[in-house]
Amino acid sequence: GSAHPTGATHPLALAPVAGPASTVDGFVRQFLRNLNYERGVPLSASSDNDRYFAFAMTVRDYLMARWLEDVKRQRDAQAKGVAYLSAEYLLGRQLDNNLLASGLGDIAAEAMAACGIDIEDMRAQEVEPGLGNGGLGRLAACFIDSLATLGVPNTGYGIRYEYGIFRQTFQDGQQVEQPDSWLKLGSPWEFPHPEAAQTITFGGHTETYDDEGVTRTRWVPAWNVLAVPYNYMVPGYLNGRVNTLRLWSSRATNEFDLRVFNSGDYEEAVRAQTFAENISKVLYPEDSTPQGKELRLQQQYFFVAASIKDFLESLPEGFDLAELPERIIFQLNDTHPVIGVPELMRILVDEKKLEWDAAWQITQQCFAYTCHTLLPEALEVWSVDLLGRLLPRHLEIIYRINEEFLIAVRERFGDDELRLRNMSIIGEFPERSVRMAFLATVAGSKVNGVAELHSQLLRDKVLPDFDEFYPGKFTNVTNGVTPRRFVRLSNPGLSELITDAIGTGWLTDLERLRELEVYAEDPSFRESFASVKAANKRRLSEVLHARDGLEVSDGHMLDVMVKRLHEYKRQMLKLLHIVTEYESIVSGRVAAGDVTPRTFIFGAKAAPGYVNAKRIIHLINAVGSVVNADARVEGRLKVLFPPNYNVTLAERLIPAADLSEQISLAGKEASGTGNMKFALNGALTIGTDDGANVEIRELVGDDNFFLFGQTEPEVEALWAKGYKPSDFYQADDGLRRAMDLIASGAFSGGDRSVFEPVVSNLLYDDRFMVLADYSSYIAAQAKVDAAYQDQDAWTHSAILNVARCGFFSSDRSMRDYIERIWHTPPLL
Ligand code: Z57
Repeated sequence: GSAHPTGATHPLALAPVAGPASTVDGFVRQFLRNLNYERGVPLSASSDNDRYFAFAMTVRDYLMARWLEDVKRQRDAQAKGVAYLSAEYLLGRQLDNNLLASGLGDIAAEAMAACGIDIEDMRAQEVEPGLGNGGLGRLAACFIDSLATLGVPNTGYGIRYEYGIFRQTFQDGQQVEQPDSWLKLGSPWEFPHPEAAQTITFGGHTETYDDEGVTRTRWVPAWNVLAVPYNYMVPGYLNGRVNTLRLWSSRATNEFDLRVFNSGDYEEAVRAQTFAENISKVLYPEDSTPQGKELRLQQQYFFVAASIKDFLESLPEGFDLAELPERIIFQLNDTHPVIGVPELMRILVDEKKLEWDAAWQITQQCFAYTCHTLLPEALEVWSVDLLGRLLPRHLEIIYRINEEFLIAVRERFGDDELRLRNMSIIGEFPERSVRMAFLATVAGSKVNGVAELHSQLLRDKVLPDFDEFYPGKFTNVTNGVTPRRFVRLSNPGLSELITDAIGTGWLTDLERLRELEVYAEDPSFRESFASVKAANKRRLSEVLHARDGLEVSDGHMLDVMVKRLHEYKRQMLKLLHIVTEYESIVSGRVAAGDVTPRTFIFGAKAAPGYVNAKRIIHLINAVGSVVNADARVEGRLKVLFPPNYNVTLAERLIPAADLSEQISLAGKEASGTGNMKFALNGALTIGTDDGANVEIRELVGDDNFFLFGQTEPEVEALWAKGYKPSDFYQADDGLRRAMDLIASGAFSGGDRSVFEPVVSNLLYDDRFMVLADYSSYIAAQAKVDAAYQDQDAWTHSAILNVARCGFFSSDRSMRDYIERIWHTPPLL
């Protein structure tokens, strides 16, 4: 043993102090200590929030010893780790997750009971950190959970937005956004480290200078901000491992303060402060439709530059940068962090004075890129003008990367000008701009899509020239979800049933769910499974009642569509089905008594500027008000749209669902991850041949999945032939009646103008072929109704869905990334 870095000799100082809370007495003592000495209140005068804080801190204290140990272990081992770069982490509530990971659940429950405290009341206090929009952000949260559980060294890097995804409310059925001040009452889970702040610079110009006979370039920036790290623990499941999520918050630099203060301009000083703090102020609420706003690029560079610096500073003195790829892989979660590529080049070439080629070798090995979309409008581009103004040196570096890339392309394919124009990182139309996906593809050691179909289409349709140019660069890693949060925590009833049947171990080895297949044949297991589902519905009903005054009727099939509101996801198709059912009753063609009772639940936020999406939200609410209030329906159809769908609500909704709606136009949904959560909780899917639905159906079998709609090649063929939505409208009576009913003003108090744009959009544009897939969808829904009549057979299918979806654990996704891309084995 070498001396302790501080020179400490006391035995207690030589290793992290063990956590104090692994007995009931210990938990109570630590809880009261936190309540009294951290919150400054006696139990008798404490608020729910005080108790939540003290409780969370007690769980946190237990994990802390492991965290300190793991950070040290990772530093000492100098093993290769993953730096996950993501602008979003949609974490959901932390308390239950951390309680589960620490294994303190029973002790904590006993301790709180002895203090006369209801844990539920404390749970309800936690505001979930909604630092993401949807699938991409939630995926990042699942991935860091799995990496900690696998024991892989990982730091998640991102932004500590002061305001996460907006809180959605409805006024007269229309979406109204409220700020999400999730930090209003503070958070027990974060550890600010202002002393470890990084200075991040922007703007200015570049200049060349003579460096002992070598001409070099340097960036002379014009302004700067501080990036202050906030650390969050990411505990593995019952394995004593704790990784770190490091989110950056912006502050004004002292330098800025001083300069302005000395000039005596107080107002200017305050303005500078506000300006700097704006960078991490708010999450951009657009999902899959980048806005091209300057502040957004500032956010991206801010967190990526801080993260790269942070990592480089953690390396030992005298580290040979040629060995960087043996120590780190920067995984780019979509194009949002791609500005990290020229940033690392700038550091290596301008600051560390490496040769360009050597720097480029290193950089290429240190980055890998995940693409999450196929929508052309979702592919990020930054105008050269804007990028050059904010990051002049980075623009020069991007130009040079592109120049050398195009030379190589020319060598390989000859003077094929069209191909060169198509592959250039710099686009020329409609304005000169940087294509971030191309930059990521050129720079990354690997490029992956997020489901088999998506990865194939990425190679064939989006980046075919790149696939040809870089054999072996493209790969697939199918998404996954963490079974800890989305099975164990959200569905305790099912979890207990599974453990009773196949024992423990499945939560970290989800393929073991296969062992449930034989239980599908066991009538008493089916009965237990069905009663868990029924109990989950009652639990959901309680939550919806308390939250929104909504009711889930007994005996109804629960048909759920929850995801961001986007035209390609086709909430309109679901709505046309509901209106069709409704119209068939009120027109008298179908007796209400013959309709399978169904409750349709929607959850969806629309980007605040997405007009079509917001109109669809309005229409869902309008249809709900009419259908739910119409006595002729005899309560057999119900439409519920609880506002502010988020992770917390998802955890209640998904385990209660019978039917999962995954109905995007084939070729548009990259993967989907909600689809996996539903199947793992025993909902059957009605879905198109899109994204990960394809893989779900392959695994669960055609008998246990309701497939409908065109395939991706059929969609292509129909576009090629010329798609006329009005032909489909004319050809299908049910469709015409449903559309006509909406157009008649039946859902808008007789005012035909309110939803006229929705109807016209479908009739004359219909970019996502809602009308083309309508008849097939309705036929599939008829099969759903028929299948639901035989409850026992339905349950049999539901069990097989659970048993066959172990593949969709994010632990498996992480193993795939490790094997195909990262080469970062667990640290044992
Ligand atoms: C986002 O949530 C996704 C893709 C994007 O390009 C952006 Br921006 C945000 C989603 C996809 O739409 C889903 O299909 C996918 O499952 C998810 O990312 C995770 O890969």
